[in-house]
Amino acid sequence: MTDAARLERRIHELAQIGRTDDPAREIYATAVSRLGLSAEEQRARDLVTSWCAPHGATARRDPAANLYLRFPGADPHAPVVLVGSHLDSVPMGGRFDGALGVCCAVEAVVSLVESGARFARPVEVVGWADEEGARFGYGLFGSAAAFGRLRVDPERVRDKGGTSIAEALRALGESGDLAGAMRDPKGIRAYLELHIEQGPRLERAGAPLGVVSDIVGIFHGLVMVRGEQNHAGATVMGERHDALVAASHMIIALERIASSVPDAVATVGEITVKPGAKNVIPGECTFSLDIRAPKQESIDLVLERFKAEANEIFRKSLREWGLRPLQSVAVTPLDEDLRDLLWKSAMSVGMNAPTLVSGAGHDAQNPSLAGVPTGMIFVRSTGGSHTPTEFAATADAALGAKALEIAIRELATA
Ligand code: HGY
Ligand code: MN
Ligand code: MN
Repeated sequence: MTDAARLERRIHELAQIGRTDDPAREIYATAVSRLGLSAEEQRARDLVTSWCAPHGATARRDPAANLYLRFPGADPHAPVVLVGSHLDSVPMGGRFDGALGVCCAVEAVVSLVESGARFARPVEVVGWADEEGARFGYGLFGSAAAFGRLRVDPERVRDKGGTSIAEALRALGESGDLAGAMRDPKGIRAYLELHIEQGPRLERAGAPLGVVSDIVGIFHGLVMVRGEQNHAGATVMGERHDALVAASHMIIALERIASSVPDAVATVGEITVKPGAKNVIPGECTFSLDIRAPKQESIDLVLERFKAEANEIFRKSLREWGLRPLQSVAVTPLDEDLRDLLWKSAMSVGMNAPTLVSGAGHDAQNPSLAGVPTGMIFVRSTGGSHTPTEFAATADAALGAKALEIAIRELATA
C-alpha cells in the first residue's frame, strides 16, 4: 500500500542533499543544487540504496554512475522491469524534478514487496546520473551511456573548473571507461518513468496525473560570435565591432523566429563574453542554443531561419560567427501499450489522466530510442520548474506512485 507520509518524508530527505538556501532570496528557501557526477549526487544514490536494501534489493552502480537497485524475480534471466528517473538537478533547481520519479518508483516497488507480491521477473529501480548535463554540457548522460547513445569523449569534455567527465567518474571510484555501462535493450521488458509535468497543463486541467504520448526533440548547440576587442572610451560608435551587441541581435532574432513557429520553443540559457571587462568592447561572445519541438521539421525550420538572419547580421559587418552542434535528441513517441497500461492504472486510482506531449526532455528518450518499450506518467506540478518554486502536492505524488505500483504489478508478476 502506498505510504504517502513515507513518500513525503523521503522527498524532503532527498531535497536536503545539495540544498542551497539563500535566505536573501525568499524563492531560494527550497533550492537544490545536486549536479551530475558530484559528491552530492553520490550521497543521493546512497540514500536511495538505504531505502531499498532492507527490502531485498541489491545495489549496483555502473561505470557511468547510474544506480540500479535490483529486486529479484522468479526467473532471474527474464527481461527486467526498469523504473525510475534521475537524481541530479540543475543549479538552484527544485526538489521534485527527477527526484520525485525516483522516490515514487521506490514507493511503488517497496509497497509491492511489502504486500507480498511475487515478481516473475526482476524489477530494477534506476537513478540515472547527470540527466541535466548542467556541469559538462551534455544532458541525458547516464541513460545515453546505458543505451549506447553517448557521443562525447569523457576524457576531453570538461566542466568550468577543468575537470573532465572521466576524472569526475574516477573521483567517484569508476574507471572513466563508459563501455561497461551499456545495457542490452532486449534485457528490459519495459521502462517506466514518473516525472513532474514541469508545465501548467495538468494544473489548468485540474488533473493530478497525465500520460505522456511523445517527448519533444531537442537541439543543443553553441554559437560563437567574433567581433573586434577595443577600447570602450576611445572607439566611436560608428567604428565598433561589438561581439556582444551582434550576439544580442541574434538572440532577439531567435526569440522572434521561435515565436513564429507555432510548436517550437528556443532558449539561450548560457552566455559568456571575452575578455569581460567593463571598459573593453567585447571581442568574442559565446551563447547556448536550446531548440525544441514535437516535430523535427519545426526544429529544423527555426535553425534554418536563425542561420539566415545571423548571416544577414554579419554580412554588413564583415565579421564572423559559427554554430557548433552539441547534442540532438530525436522526437520520441512512447509505447502505445504502455500508454494504455498507464492510463488504465491512473483510472484504477480514480483519475482520468489526459494524454500530453512532454516539452521537457527525459531519460526515457534513450531506452525508447534504443527499442525498449517505454512509458511515462506525469504528476501535476505548480510553480514552474528548473526553479526552487517547483512544487508537487504529496496527494498527487501518492496517486502517481499508486498508479505506477499497479502498472509495475501488471508487468512484473505476469
Ligand atoms: O532540459 C530538460 O528538458 C530536462 O529537464 N533535462
Ligand atoms: Mn527531469
Ligand atoms: Mn530537468
